Order: sequence, then C-alpha cells, then structure tokens
Amino acid sequence: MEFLCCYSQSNPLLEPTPLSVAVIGDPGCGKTSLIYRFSRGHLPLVGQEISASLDTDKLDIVHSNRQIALTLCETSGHEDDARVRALAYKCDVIILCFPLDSTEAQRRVVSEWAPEVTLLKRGKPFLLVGTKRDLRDEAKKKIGSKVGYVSKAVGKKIAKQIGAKAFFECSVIDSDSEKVTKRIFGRAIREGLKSS
Ligand SMILES: Nc1nc2c(ncn2[C@@H]2O[C@H](COP(=O)(O)OP(=O)(O)OP(=O)(O)O)[C@@H](O)[C@H]2O)c(=O)[nH]1
Ligand SMILES: [Mg+2]
Repeated sequence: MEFLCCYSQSNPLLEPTPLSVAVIGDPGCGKTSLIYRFSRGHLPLVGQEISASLDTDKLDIVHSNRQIALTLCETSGHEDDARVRALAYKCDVIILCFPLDSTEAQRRVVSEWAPEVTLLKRGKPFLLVGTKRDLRDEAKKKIGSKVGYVSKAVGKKIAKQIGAKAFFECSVIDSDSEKVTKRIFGRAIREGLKSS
C-alpha cells in the first residue's frame, strides 16, 4: 500500500529525492482540478483557476519511507503551446488526462496525444487518467442518451495500446476523490522512482 503524508512525519536528516510529474491533456479536461485535489485537498477556488501554459505546485511527501520533494507541473493542452509542453516532457513521469464523457477526446488520445508523448518523453513512464468519471456515469444513466462516453474497459485497452503504465478513472467531486487521487499520484511517484 502506498503511503503519502506530509513532511513533518518524515526523518529530517534524510535528503529528499526530487521528483517531477507533468499533467497534460486537452484544454479543460480537468488537469488543474486533479492536481489541486491531490496537492491542496480541494478544488480550484473561484478566480484561482490556473490558465497559464506552465504552472507548478511543489509539496514534500513521504512515499514508502522515502522523502520526496515533489513538483507537479501542468501544461496547456492547446496545440500552439506544443513547444512549451516540450518542457513538461523533461519531468520524470507524465500523466495524460482525458475526460471520460467524451469519445472525441478518447480519439484524440490515440491520434494526437499518444504520438506526441511517445516522441517527446524519451523513455519516461506515463499513466493514462480518465477524468470526470461522474459525468460519464451520469451519461450512462440516461436511457437512449446520444452523449458518447468511455467505459473502463475501453480506457484500459487504450492505455495498453499506447504503452501507458496504468489506467485510472477519477472524479474530483466524488466522495472517493481523495483516495483515488492519492492512488494516481502514488503510482506516478512509484513509476518515477523506478525509472530514475
Ligand atoms: N463534474 C466534474 N467536473 C470536473 C471534474 N474535473 C474538472 N471538472 C471541471 O472541468 C472544468 C475544467 O477543469 P480544469 O481543472 O480547469 O481543467 P484544465 O484541464 O486544467 O483546463 P485548462 O488548464 O484550461 O486546459 C472546470 O469547470 C472543473 O470544475 C470532475 O471530475 N467532474
Ligand atoms: Mg488548468
């Protein structure tokens, strides 16, 4: 079981290991919300939403008895910002997000994001995360709904197809959001430590 907690419970004599995680994906897919839910324990407040093309959050955590100086980096999903995004691929681990309530976004994962990640990540591990699970679940409930959504089975299949280390689904508003976001970033940290 992974263990993430704040720095004060760790051994102050040990040097923390620096580790960086980049969160990428289409504009509006939920990158900031995912980062905030994990790092600050809440969603972006009104007027606090990050819109710059490269933003970072830093936090000190303990993972498997190791102190980690974690940098979380979000980059813009706009095509024009591909050069800025290249900086994100210098991070140790990449989390590629897409919203589960959009089959269009699912297609872009395969046709646009996966080739970019494969080209620029230079052997680093990446995870695939389906966001806005609550909206997918709502769409599912609507009988005869024409709204497209992505099932867990399809998400897993895509993750395998594009070479992601794992597939996760999450909603930042559901009651399990704390547990799930910890699991996602815990796995990202584990993969980052393995490969560094
Ligand atoms: N229902 C629901 N809404 C979400 C979820 N995650 C994010 N949102 C909403 O989706 C919108 C975009 O979320 P952001 O976290 O700003 O998305 P982003 O990918 O950082 O957006 P950009 O930085 O502009 O590319 C906001 O209105 C969020 O409240 C989720 O799990 N469920
Ligand atoms: Mg954002």
